[in-house]
Amino acid sequence: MKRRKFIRKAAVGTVGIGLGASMVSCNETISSEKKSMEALSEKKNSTKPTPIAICTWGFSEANRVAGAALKAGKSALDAAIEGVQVEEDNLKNTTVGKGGAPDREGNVTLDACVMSPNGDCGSVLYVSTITHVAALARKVMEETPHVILAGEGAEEFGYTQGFKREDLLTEESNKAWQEWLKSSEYKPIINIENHDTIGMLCLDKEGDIAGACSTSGLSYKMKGRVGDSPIIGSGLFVDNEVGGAVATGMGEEILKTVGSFLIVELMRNGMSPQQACEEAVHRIVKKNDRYKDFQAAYIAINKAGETGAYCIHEGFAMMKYQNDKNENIAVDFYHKSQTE
Ligand code: SD4
Repeated sequence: MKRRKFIRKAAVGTVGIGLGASMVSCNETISSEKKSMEALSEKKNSTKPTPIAICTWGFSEANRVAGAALKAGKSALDAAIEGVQVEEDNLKNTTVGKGGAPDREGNVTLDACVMSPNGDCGSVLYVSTITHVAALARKVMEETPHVILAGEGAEEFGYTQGFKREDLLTEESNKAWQEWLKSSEYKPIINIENHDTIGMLCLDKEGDIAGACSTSGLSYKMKGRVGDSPIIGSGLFVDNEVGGAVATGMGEEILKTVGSFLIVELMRNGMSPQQACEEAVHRIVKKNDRYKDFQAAYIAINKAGETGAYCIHEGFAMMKYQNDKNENIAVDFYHKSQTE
């Protein structure tokens, strides 16, 4: 018997035995998911949310710019990319865009991704000559048959799309790296410097959700290292029927739990954005007794315009723009006691 036929026959046999039981539980899951979706859409219709922009950390200007774009009627995707670009251009931000801290060998390499309301996404990794990597990720999404482009390929594609070639290592970042080289001690410090990725989620006037995430990754990382930020499902995930989530913090840990996808799926099954962010952080700390040494944080929004955020350690904040108000919201955290 040919291998494929054999596998199919064997599978039918096994399914036959367990079919009764699994059909029941499968139907139950579908109907509970359907109920959650109905509840969400009822909420959405009854509340009619005004445009909202949320982003990681205290990036108030970036969030204000995104909010203003939404207010002017721009789409969620346009607004999110305009917002993160503020930090990509900010030379003082050493974890996003130009001015980002380099890897151990002195190369600044940027990662970014975007996701649009129609479920499309684009991503670029290991980009060392272009500042606006979220916009470049959008071009990958819109102008190529692919989702991810990395390194030189992403850069060469970018030039064809009009992105200019730039040196991303600023004098200050170079100086800080030279200083770091004296000890060459690699130790990401919670909430300091190496944890300032910008992740942004926007809900526009049409009620559509899109997101963008942009970073230079961990300072003084190994050459070639890529974190969660450009990985769809880990650093960012949007399902326009449900909501969206973005992450910041220790990318290796966020990748292992596919945190942003997890949050959206938990919301699909009835959790609020806050509950879903808490559960995603719990998944990280449950499996990891080193959680006291690193930060991981999530923010999320659902179709009804409800938002949530949670992190492991104190010190993370979320910006929220709604109705002309741009607020810095301190975020609740898991590790309450240093003696735990
Ligand atoms: C990374 N998650 O590359 C990013 C780092 C980060 O704020 O969030 N910095 O792992």
